[in-house]
Amino acid sequence: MFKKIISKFKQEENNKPKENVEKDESELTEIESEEIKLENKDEETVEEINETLSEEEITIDENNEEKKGFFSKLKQGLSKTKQGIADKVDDVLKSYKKVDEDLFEEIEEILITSDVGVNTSLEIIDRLRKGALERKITESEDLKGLLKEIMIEILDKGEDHKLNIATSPTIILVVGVNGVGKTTSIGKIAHNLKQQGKKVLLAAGDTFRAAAIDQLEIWSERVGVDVIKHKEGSDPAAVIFDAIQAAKARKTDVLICDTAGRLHNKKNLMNELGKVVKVADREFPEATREIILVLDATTGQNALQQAKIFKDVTDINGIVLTKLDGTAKGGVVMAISNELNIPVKLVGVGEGINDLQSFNAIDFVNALFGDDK
Ligand SMILES: Nc1nc2c(ncn2[C@@H]2O[C@H](COP(=O)(O)OP(=O)(O)OP(=O)(O)O)[C@@H](O)[C@H]2O)c(=O)[nH]1
Ligand SMILES: [Mg+2]
Repeated sequence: MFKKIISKFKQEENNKPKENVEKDESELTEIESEEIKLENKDEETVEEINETLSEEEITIDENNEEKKGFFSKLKQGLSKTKQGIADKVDDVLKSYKKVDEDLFEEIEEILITSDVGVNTSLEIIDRLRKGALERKITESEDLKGLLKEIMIEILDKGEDHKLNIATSPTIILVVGVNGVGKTTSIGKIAHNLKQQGKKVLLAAGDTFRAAAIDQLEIWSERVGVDVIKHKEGSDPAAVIFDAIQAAKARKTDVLICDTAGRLHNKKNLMNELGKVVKVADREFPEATREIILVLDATTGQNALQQAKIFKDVTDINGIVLTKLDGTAKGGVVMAISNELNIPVKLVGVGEGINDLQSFNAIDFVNALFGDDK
């Protein structure tokens, strides 16, 4: 019975690639039409955004988020994913006592059904089986340490998990489909860099609607950095061009560029991003270029499919995985790390200004299993 489930998942996953591009394109089209529907509303919502942000600021002060510490915030954010993976693994380890094939299959099922993805789950179990043999592990509870080690290896293959901002200037292009958290993440990154003493400038490259420009402007005011913007509907490449000239004149350390997410098919995406990247390369060759893809963890395996499309279109240097808080689908981070070979650099664990953390595989796995740092 269980073998059947696995082969069904496997079949689905193997059938995916061709369908996916089409499926994702149609999903992007859906997203776009939704966006058009929302367009009129957007004008009214600027004030609402303003209100929400100032309310949020008050909450941050009152709660004194920073006191909680990054690790406990991560732990808290991952609590639903923990219920779906670590708690279930703990339960089966307790119920089995001795290591046998059925136990491996049960763990495999837990991983597959919690967004770790079929390929990555099978790889984890394969390594778990071999590792248990090598280390002569016979008691089921002793498997947990090995499982954690394997997960850490999957999440950290020795790539650089830090934003590449050591040398100035740096230009960061932030890409991703709409609603994933690009603008919010830009605000959080800008805040963090400013705290590190960096001179930051923002570029409102999402010119699709006025509210997008306003939202970035609100973040810029909040953080205390400037933003270069054009009118709604103008050419994003022209905004980036102007922002680069401003960054040069102002001796900016890091220029962070927002981009539109309403790119309804692969060709469109390629044209739009291609133009922006070309301007960055031509006008700012002295700058280190980072292209950061923002993915929404709550979309689970769909985030992985989005990443595959973006990876085909442009060179992605790193991933920001947002909204890990409150989702049970955090296991997708393992599929992303394993299947894409792009390092996860930052994770979003809330809407507040301090709720974006550097990704650390050991902390992540410990938080996932509810263990201490
Ligand atoms: N809970 C939670 N919410 C987040 C996180 N990151 C972003 N959000 C929320 O997600 C929503 C969308 O975020 P935006 O930053 O506007 O997303 P975007 O990608 O810029 O969207 P478009 O401009 O429409 O393309 C906002 O309500 C954010 O507050 C996170 O890490 N956790
Ligand atoms: Mg945005």
